[in-house]
Amino acid sequence: MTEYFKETGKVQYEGPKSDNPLAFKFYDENAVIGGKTMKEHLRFAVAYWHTFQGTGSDPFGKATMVRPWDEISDPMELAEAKVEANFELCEKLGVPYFCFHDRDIAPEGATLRETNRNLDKITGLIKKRMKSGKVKLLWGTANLFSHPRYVHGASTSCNPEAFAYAAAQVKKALEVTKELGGENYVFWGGREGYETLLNTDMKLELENLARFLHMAVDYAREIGFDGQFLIEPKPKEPTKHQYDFDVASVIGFLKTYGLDSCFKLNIEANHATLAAHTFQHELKLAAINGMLGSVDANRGDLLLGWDTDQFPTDLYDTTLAMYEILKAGGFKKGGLNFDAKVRRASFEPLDMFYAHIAGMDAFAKGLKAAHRIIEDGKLDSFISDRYAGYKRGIGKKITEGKAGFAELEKYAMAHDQVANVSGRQEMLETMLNMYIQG
Ligand code: XLS
Ligand code: NI
Ligand code: NI
Repeated sequence: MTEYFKETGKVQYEGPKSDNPLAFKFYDENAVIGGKTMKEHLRFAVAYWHTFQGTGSDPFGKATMVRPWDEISDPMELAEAKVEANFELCEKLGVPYFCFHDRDIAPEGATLRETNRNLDKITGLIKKRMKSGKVKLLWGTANLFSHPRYVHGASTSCNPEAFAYAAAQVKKALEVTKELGGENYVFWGGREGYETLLNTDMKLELENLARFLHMAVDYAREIGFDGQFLIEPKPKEPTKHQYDFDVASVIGFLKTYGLDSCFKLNIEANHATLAAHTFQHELKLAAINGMLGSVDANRGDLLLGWDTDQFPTDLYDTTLAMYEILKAGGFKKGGLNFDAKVRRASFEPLDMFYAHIAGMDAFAKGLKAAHRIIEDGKLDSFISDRYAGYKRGIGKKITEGKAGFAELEKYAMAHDQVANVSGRQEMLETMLNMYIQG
């Protein structure tokens, strides 16, 4: 078997004092935190598309990535090489999962039949490599946005031929995901949105999107796929307005069309910031609605208005994300998928390792800090004290639905000097710093 990443062996945990950039400083997969190992808590996944399909090209320049499979020109041979490289990378990093789009793992053929044959062949190869049980499939999805047939969208296209093709593609992607034991299936909106309302029947497009998702749920039941369905919100890019704008709009959409019991959300850090929310906000909103499913763990750049998909290294973000995830009871079927790409200038294969190690260590550190916050309980009691008024007197009547405007007016007349206490934001931010420093 070819070894693709010869510069690297199995990445080891060396602890915070290590200065070896090819070792973990915080991610110790067997370390137990709150009754679970780090590996069980974090459930990391490698994103096939960025890692094995990313070329480093941008609108201003060509591919820059230097990869050990660059010499291979036959598309199927190349696809097979990438499968091997994926398992080598995951195993060397100790990453227990990977995620893919159908077209990441196998190339399109001249016809849909040929494309499906390519996919079957590579699926067989992946299945063989999965036998050892070290690396599993966190989720599968279908690429319904790259090919020109999806220029107007897939299930929200004005063209029913595109709708039908997309349905055929998702049907097959579901079968492949099931075949590989995928624990989730993701719908990210691709080109499901619009550029201008001057040419768009928004009502029909939203209804068709819902019809499409119902068909997917029905088909999954038919074939006995018991993975979790996830929707990944994103406000813009590639379209000007994506229908799955953010957590709030997706929950509203799912409820309107009777899909809320079948879906949870896959929250991506950079999509949250593009929607002018924090990552923590989106996680919290999903969690309090019982809809937190999985996470695309990346990072944006607050000075840039697009999806930069950087590896997550900001400890405030990872701490607050892990805080919300732990508070929600931790991942069940979901995990932390590195939907992230190395920068265009980080073009050497070694950078793929540095990047994943950086993200894994940042989340391990975040997990530890978040666990400390919860164990310590000070933040929780601060919040519960802050709302204590709703546990007694007039506050209790409000939350129990026992007071209306007339009674509240009477109360306010008798207590018209409203007394407040400080929100203590700066004090709490210092506490957070201390938890992160450990
Ligand atoms: C794009 C999305 C995409 C999904 C999978 O912005 O993040 O990569 O995660 O289709
Ligand atoms: Ni994503
Ligand atoms: Ni994204």
